[in-house]
Amino acid sequence: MKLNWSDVTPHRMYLDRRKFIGVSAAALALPALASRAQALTGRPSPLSTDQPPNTFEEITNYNNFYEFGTGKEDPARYADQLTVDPWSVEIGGLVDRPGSYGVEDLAPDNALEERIYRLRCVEAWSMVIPWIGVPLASVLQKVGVQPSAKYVEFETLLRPEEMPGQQRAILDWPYREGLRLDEAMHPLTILATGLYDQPMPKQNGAPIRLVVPWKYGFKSIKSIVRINLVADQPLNTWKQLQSSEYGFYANVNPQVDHPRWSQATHRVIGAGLFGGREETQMFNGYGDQVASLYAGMDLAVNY
Ligand SMILES: Nc1nc2c(c(=O)[nH]1)N[C@H]1C(S)=C(S)[C@@H](COP(=O)(O)O)O[C@H]1N2
Ligand SMILES: [Mo]
Repeated sequence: MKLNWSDVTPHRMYLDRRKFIGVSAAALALPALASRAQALTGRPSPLSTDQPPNTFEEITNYNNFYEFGTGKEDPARYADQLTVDPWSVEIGGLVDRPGSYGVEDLAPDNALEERIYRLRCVEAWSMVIPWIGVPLASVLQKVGVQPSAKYVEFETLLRPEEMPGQQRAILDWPYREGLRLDEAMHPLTILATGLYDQPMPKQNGAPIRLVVPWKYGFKSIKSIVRINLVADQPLNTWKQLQSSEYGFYANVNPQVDHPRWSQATHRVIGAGLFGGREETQMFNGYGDQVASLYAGMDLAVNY
C-alpha cells in the first residue's frame, strides 16, 4: 500500500500548512466551513513518482501564466484578482452530451486522485508537483466522445479585466492547447483541481487545469473554460506564435533541441544554488508508459 504524500510530509511543511489554513479561515471568519472547503484529498496512485515534491512555496511562486505577466513571480503577485467561483467548463463539438459543466461535475471529491508528477518546462527547468485531480479520460467518458472525434481542444478563460497580461498582445488570447485523442485518453493525463491538499492556487491555473507530464509544460493549459472534441488537429497558442520553435506534440525530448537552447539537461527548481542540473529524460521519464503512442513517428519532425 502506497502512502499519500501528506502522510509522509515533513513536520515543518505541516506547520507551514496549518499556519496557512489558519490565516485564511480567520480571514473568512468561518473557521469550520473554510477549513473544510480548503482541504482536498486524493487517493494515492501507482502513477505517482516517488521523487520528493517541491515545496508549496516553490510551486506557487515560480510560475508561467502569461495572462498575469511574463515574470516568474507575476502570477503569484496578480492572480488573486481572478474570480474562480462560479466557474463552468463548456464541453462541445463531437460529443454526445455537450453542455456547461461545473468543476464538481467533472472532478467530484470522491473521484480525486493524487498524482505526483515531474513538470518539465520547455525553458529547461523542472519541478515535482503533487497534483490532485481526475483522469481526463473520465471526463471524456462522461460527455461521450463521438467516433469522428480525433483531437481535443482546450481554451483558457478570456477576461482581460482580471488578467492584466491579456491587455497586451503577448500571445493571441485566449490561450489554446490541444491533444490527440489517444494522448487525452492516456491514464497519465489529468484535469487537476488542486495541489498538495489545497484547491488549485490561482497562479497554478484555478480552478481546473490540464496536466500532461510527458510533454513540455506549455501543453498543460490553465484555468480551462472550454473543451471541444474535433476532427482536425487544433492550432495551439505557442505553435501559432512561433511554429519553428514550438510544435503541436511538444513531447519532452533531450535529443531535439530548441532552436535557441539545448534540451539535454534542465535546472532543478529548489535544488539550491549548487544543486545544479540533471539530465532530461525522453518523455520526461514516462517513456515506458507513452512511447508506444508515437511508434513510427519521426519525433524530430513532429516536435
Ligand atoms: N493559460 C495558460 N496556461 C499555461 C501557461 C500560460 O501562460 N497560460 N503557461 C504554461 C507553461 S509554459 C508552463 S511551464 C506551465 C506552468 O505551470 P505551473 O505554473 O503550475 O508550474 O503552465 C502552462 N500553462
Ligand atoms: Mo513552460
